[in-house]
Amino acid sequence: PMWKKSTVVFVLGGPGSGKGTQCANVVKHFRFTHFSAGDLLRAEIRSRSEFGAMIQSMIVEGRIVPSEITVKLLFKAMEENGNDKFLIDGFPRNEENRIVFENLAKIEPAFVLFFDCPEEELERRIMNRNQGREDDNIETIKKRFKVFVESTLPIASYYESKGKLRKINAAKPSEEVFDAVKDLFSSYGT
Ligand code: UP5
Ligand code: MG
Repeated sequence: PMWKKSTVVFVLGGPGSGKGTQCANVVKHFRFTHFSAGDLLRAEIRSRSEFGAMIQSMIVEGRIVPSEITVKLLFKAMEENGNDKFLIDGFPRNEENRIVFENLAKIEPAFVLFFDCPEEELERRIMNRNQGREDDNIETIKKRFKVFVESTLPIASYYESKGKLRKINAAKPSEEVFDAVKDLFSSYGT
């Protein structure tokens, strides 16, 4: 299938670091399709799937949903889409996510964007967001951040060791962050 030959960019960073915001900017300028793993999981809850209740309880606890569920949702979205360039936002969050995706899709990312931002700023952004997300409360934010440090930072280190990590200072205003992001995509055409 086409999507298995596609270009994939993973987009990582702490909760509230601007993954969704910057992916939206990228798709305006470059022919990438953006899939947020978190958005796909939240849609799965709304669709009343058999896993909905389990996914919801894991998101409220800031825990990482089992890979088989997330990877299936991502593959389905990619397959149905038809593009061959994808931004995968908020995934892989742990070693299991990474291995299951890479082994089943036989795709390694072209590069991995990493939005670096201090915890105090992440907390401020999330508490100001006000979009009714069930995990945007101070207790869950603390848990999300802990899981990020324990499980997702090692994934960033893994890609850094492979020379694939592109670290961006995400504590700056959104426009300035995008200036840095844009440079990384310029070789992929407009
Ligand atoms: N904002 C953005 N950029 C800014 C800037 N430069 N300056 C000032 N403000 C800025 O941004 C967050 C807020 O900050 C917004 O109000 C924005 O306007 C402002 P956003 O772009 O939404 O940041 P993002 O990094 O996308 O934050 P998000 O909360 O979505 O990140 P999370 O990683 O926490 O959420 P996600 O949806 O990826 O995952 C949620 C949960 O789903 C996880 O905790 C987990 O339980 C589960 N999950 C899995 O189990 N597996 C997965 O693979 C994915 C998710
Ligand atoms: Mg997001």
